[in-house]
Amino acid sequence: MRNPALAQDPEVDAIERREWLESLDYVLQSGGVARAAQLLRQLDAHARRTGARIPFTANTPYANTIPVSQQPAFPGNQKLERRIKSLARWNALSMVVRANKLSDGIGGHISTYASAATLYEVGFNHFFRGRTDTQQADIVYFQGHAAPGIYARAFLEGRISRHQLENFRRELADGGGLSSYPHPWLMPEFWQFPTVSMGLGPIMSIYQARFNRYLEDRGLKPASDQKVWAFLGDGETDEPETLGAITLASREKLDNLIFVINCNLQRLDGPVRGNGQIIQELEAIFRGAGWNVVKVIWGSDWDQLEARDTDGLLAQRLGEIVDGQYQKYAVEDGAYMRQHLFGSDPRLLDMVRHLSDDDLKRLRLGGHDPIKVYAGYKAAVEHKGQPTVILARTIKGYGLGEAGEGKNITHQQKKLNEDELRAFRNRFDVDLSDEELARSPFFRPQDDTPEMRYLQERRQALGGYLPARIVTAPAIKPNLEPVFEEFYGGTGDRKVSTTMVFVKMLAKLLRDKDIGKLVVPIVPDEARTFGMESLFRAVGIYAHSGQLYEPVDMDTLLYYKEVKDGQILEEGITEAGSMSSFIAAGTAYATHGVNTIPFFIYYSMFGFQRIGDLIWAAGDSRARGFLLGGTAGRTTLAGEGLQHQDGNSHVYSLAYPNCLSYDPAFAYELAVIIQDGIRRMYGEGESVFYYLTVMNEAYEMAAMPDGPAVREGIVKGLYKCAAAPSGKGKLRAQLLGSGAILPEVLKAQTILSEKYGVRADVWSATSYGELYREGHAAERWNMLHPGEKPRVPYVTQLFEGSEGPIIAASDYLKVLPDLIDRWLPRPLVSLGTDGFGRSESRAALRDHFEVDARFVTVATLAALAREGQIDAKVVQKAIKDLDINVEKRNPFVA
Ligand SMILES: Cc1ncc(C[n+]2csc(CCOP(=O)(O)OP(=O)(O)O)c2C)c(N)n1
Ligand SMILES: [Mg+2]
Repeated sequence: MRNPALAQDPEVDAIERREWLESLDYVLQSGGVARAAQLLRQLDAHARRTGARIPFTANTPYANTIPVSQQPAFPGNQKLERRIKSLARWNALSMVVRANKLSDGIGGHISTYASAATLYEVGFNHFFRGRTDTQQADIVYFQGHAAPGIYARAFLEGRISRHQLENFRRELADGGGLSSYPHPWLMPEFWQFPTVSMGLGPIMSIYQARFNRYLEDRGLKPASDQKVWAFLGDGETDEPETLGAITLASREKLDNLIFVINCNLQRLDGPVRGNGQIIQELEAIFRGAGWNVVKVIWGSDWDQLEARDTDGLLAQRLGEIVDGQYQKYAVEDGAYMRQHLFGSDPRLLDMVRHLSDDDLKRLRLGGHDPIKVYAGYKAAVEHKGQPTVILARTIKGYGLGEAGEGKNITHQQKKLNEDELRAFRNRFDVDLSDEELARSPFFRPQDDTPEMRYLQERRQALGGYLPARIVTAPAIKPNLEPVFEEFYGGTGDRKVSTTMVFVKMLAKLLRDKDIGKLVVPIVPDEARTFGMESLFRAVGIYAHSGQLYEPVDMDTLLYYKEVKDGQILEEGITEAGSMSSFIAAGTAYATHGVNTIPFFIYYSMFGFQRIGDLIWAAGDSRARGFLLGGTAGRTTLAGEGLQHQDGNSHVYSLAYPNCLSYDPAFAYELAVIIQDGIRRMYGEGESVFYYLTVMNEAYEMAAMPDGPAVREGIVKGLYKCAAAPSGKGKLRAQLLGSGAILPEVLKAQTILSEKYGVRADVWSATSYGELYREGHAAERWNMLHPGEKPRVPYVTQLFEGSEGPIIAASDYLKVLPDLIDRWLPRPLVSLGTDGFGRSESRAALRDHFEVDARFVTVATLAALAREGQIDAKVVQKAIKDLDINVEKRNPFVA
């Protein structure tokens, strides 16, 4: 064996390296890349056989992925593009500076777009395709904090007015303004996708790209080479949602998806990886996950140095510098860089001897060089079989100089003094005089200037402007009575659960000749929990590659059938991914002009509580469709305990302004609500979506009572479902129940009447949320219209002339029924499930949470006693008769 010390000897090292490299060069020239790669693999295998432990690395050197030799020619006019970009930079900066001058603290971001301008401009001039009659638009997720730059470009394009720019972040100003970030809710003709809550853009984009394939595979849209681009920050990759679904993209071979990660090495507080290299970390993650990774680190200025680096010394040096130090080079001058970056080795110093300190300072990074960015994007759009991630190195606050370039404070920088504005103007050659500068005016050249003509020509050639949200899907008004009418009649003494009812409705909807093909069932590995497995066979599980194996249950009726045009999106255990699919399907009416109707069914506890921010994004996106919270109800889901039993979701969902939430008890209620939902969303085009809880407790489904008020009441949130038994007794009560607790309330109605002579009406409260909204709308109207005939809230109208105390019980927090208390003629008594759940039987849980028929009975009697209508002794006796433990712990704290 050779003396190991020899390896340390630089001369031996150089000779050995040269010999190996020459051999490799020979193979590359004579046998090509494939042969060289094969030999390298064989060498690796040989070394391992001899026991060498070669450390694993998923990384390539800290260098551009595309070598200069393979770089395509840049097809654009660089001079004009630089000019357009400079104008976009100026206007973006000016927008934020002016907004903060006018209204201190209004906020906005300069430095994100400053670092990303080239990444966007190359996209706008050469890649992002707009919608034409023959072309589907590319789908672009813009990084939220880069919004000023996107507005600035739209201003240059003539799509956004000067007035709007002036009112950036002042949306309520006269004539309208611009929203801080991408929000389709606020700018429905401009923004398509909300991205500013970090991590949501990336995960939504992955499922969007997959949904595009789904639509094609199912024949709902023609196949195309439409791309999905997602722009994100390097700091954003710390959010679990950002990286959590990347293997789906590679598994599904989504070569229609391109991530562009702006690696400016900084986030809000400081460096993303001060002591490491975020680009290398992300490269390893994405390569490991099966993505095509294109690193765009160094600009063309570095090509000459790379050409001189025959020994790989520079490459090695660049690979060992940590990001915190790279950031330091960005803020220091060229002399510092010479001393600290190249000064580590005299040979490196030699390599840059011909460059002045200023030259060194001007060595541009890849993400600021259109030639390198273009090369990366071109490689990405042409790549087949894998999604691509572009890791583009930039400087945060590029061009801000002393005002923040590369500094830790740059993310929050919103104000520039005159000197700083002048420096920025000079750097980007904006034609504004010193006098004009102080006002930081917006600047847009005349339409007939070469740069404006170029800008318009490029967009025309690519098919039109972007972003643009254009709704082309026609309204649909299917007659769904035949689907739903069987559910109006009730089930007699046959017991079923609302989940079973829902699955049956879904199956029927899937078979409907008008809308069947538009239905998109989405489930995160819970289909069997909800009894949906019959759908596997009936409509198939979507799998682009079909079924490459023989399923173990092939010989059964309900086998696990994966198929290319399968309709079910079986997402596996990811509520976040499923919700992203819901958003893609629920917005397809705008993105693709296709009215897909998503039904996403999941464990209700893992919805609003777990992925509330994605549901919020669905609302912002104007997504349509139905969320089904399955196994809902704190006491109805027996056995599963504290983490699973949901008594919260209807409280959370209240906060989502365009989400309509219902807790139906009977099949006919569900039928009325879904039918009305389809009408409102797909017939009337309302930007609302639905949250319905369905339960797994089987009981007899009542028949729909007669009368038009019933359907209306179901939708409004409350109606009388069982009038008090007739009789002469004076004692009266009004009982409200919802969901699976309604049958308990109906039992209490019987007990009260048979044992205590109380005649109670029973009301089904399908939606406290809708009642709350309606009541407040009426109050607000009254406040603003004094002297006019006041509007009477629906709840108040319903209880006019009613008698007796009012008791409400649900499987959710007591605060839910309390929402309507103020509009009732008498104070409400609420029973609910505040507190942590338990693994127990339904009966025990309802005793524990005090929501069963016994507690409804006692609560009613107690209220009557309070009003002096009965003696307290009656209540005491009832407590005893009904075997209620008065010393039990309060479930709220138990
Ligand atoms: C979920 C979430 N958490 C926190 C924030 C606040 N925030 C806005 S920008 C930012 C830093 C962004 O850094 P990076 O992703 O690297 O983007 P850059 O501006 O550097 O391009 C933070 C923490 C947010 N928008 N969303
Ligand atoms: Mg960053």
